[in-house]
Amino acid sequence: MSKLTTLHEFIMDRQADFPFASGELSRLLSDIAVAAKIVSKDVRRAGLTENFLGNEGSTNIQGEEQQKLDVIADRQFINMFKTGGEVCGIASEENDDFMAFTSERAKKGKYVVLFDPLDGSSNIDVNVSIGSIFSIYRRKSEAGSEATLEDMLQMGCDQVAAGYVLYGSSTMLVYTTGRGVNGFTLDPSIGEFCLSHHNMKMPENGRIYAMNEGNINICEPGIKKYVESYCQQTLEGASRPYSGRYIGSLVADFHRNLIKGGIYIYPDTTTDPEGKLRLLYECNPLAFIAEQAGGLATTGRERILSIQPERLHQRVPFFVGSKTMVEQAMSFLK
Ligand code: FDP
Repeated sequence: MSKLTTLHEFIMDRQADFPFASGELSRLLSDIAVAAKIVSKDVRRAGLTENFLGNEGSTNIQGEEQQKLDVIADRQFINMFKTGGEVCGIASEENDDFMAFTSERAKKGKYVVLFDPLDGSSNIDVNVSIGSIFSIYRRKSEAGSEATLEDMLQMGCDQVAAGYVLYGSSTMLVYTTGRGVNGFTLDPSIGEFCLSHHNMKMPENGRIYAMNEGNINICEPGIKKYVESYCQQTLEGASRPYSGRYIGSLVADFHRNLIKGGIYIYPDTTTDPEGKLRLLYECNPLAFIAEQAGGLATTGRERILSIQPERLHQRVPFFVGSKTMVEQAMSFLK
């Protein structure tokens, strides 16, 4: 029987890749894993207690109804970051503004974290996979002071680390620090994330497309053409038609495509002219992972990781997945 590598051991081993590392990033990643285990425990019990299912009765900055578990997960992650000492401030999809931590210890923290505590939350009540997404940057402001908006509005290519937790048939944590992508499955019997997917690579091509096709007539004609006359075209030898698979839970759709090959599209539409997904909490972290795994992530026209963010809750169109498929989809937009 081969020895299990726990996430903690893996993080510690990888610390040696960064010669001047002081261990803060390693501690931060370990803190995220602990918060993820607590959220996973709550997600797993969601149907059993009234405290976890249904609406919180509030809306977030984007006017979306907050689910009870959205709020619980948000508090859990914030609490972990606030008390860990490595993070000077955070921005969360669930909160209107960013939060600069005020304790002397936190003000010395090197990092900021931007995160979506529970993505795909409209799926919570129906027991479909959901996820948490995080993105870590080195602060731009001086250590010892409070975090600033500038710390939060950094380009995706400056991410130090990014990852997601998928609460699916098992709970998985997938992350990158810019040296490949690795996935860890939570073994509930020992309460540890264990290395299960080493050096993940997204197949260069695939035959799955994921898109909310209800929007097909309100997005630009090139997308309709790509879906109807390319993805759905019958072409022997070219493995088409592709299979349409849309969970409507970004982390789950992304994870499937990362393993099997595929494309996920959430374009701009006439009702959402900037698209639906948020650059800082969803697109940047997944784009970093996609590129590290050999895939591509664009708005359909430009690389996601090269966008200079202007606002915390900025939205962008999102095309992410296998390199050849994303390039093909983009060629329909030219
Ligand atoms: P949700 O609204 O359920 O939180 O960005 C959030 C997200 O889900 C993604 O996880 C998902 O891919 C997308 O929105 C689903 O949007 P549609 O319902 O418009 O397809």
